Amino acid sequence: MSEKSPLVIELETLQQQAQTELAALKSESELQSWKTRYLGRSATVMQIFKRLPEAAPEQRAAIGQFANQVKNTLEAGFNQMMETVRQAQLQQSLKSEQLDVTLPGRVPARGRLHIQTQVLREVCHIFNEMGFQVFRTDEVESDEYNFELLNIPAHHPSRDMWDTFYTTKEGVILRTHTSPGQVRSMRAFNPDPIRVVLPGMCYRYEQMDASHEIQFNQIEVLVVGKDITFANMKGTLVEFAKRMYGKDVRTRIRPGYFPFTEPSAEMDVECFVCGSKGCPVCKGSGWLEILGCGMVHPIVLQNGGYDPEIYSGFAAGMGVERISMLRYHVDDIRRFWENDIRFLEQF
Ligand code: FA5
Repeated sequence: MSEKSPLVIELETLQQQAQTELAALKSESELQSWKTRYLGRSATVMQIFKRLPEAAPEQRAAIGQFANQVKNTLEAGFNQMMETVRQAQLQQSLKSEQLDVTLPGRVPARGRLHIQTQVLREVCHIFNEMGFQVFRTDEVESDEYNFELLNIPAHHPSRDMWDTFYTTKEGVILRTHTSPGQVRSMRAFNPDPIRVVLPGMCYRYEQMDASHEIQFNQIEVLVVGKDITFANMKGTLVEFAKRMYGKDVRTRIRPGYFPFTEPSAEMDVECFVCGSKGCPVCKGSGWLEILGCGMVHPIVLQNGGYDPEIYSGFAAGMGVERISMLRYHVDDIRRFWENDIRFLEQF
């Protein structure tokens, strides 16, 4: 370069000024604002490239190179200074934070089973003791098992009893109850007698309230054999309620309707909240429904491969959250799946 370009002089002055300022900085935030000022997008060194036409054509390449060199020098200076400031801060905090090795250690928080898993296991355990085994089936079900094979053909008005979550795949739904496990277990055990419980999550497109959720656990009970009677069913379910809630619990069985059982019934337990006087949880009735039940319909037995002339059976389906509500005096079913740790930690 024969004569120094004004752009070069500008860059030299800038570099000197920036380096003097940098050397005096003491904190990370000061360094960051320095970086914005001297290396940010609108900083002089960055703008120089746009201003190259101000210089004589033969000087432009050299000025560009020099601008790059200034930029790299400033960046390196910044990185080095940042490291120095961080080290100084670390030394400072090590000096001020003394470690007291005599303090007791902090106990790490321990996870636990969700209350519904605990109750689900307890119910299964009670039935295990009564001679039942656990049989699991899928939460994603076919319309055929959830409805058709349970004597609920398409367009039958009783489908209204189960508000269903459909999937985009034709004929595939989220199970609305554990009853599809009835035909699945019959087909698995055929021709042996059956005594199973089928636990798991069910889904319904429901209006949520104090006693209705859109996802909840059910446990299905199924017994198939020769000479199984309604009295066997009543005895089993009342015995279960006594083992679950204590021997003095009051229960009642009243007529009900399910397309897959005949006759059908529902079992209630007295409402814990109001002591059977009537409240929003029991909708003023004094009783809380915990399960539906009945003698397995001959068509369902047939669909499972059992001859209804020879075999009979009973089935029941109970809501596990309702059981927990009664047990632990929880007045709103929505608490269970809100994931509020303060609520869950109580169990
Ligand atoms: C059924 O789902 C039948 N599959 C039960 C059954 C099985 C009948 C075998 C006969 C033979 P229901 O829709 O009533 O029936 O539900 C059974 C239980 O699940 C209810 O008693 C209740 O405890 C629980 N339940 C039903 N809907 C909900 C909901 N939205 N939220 C929480 N629990 C529910």
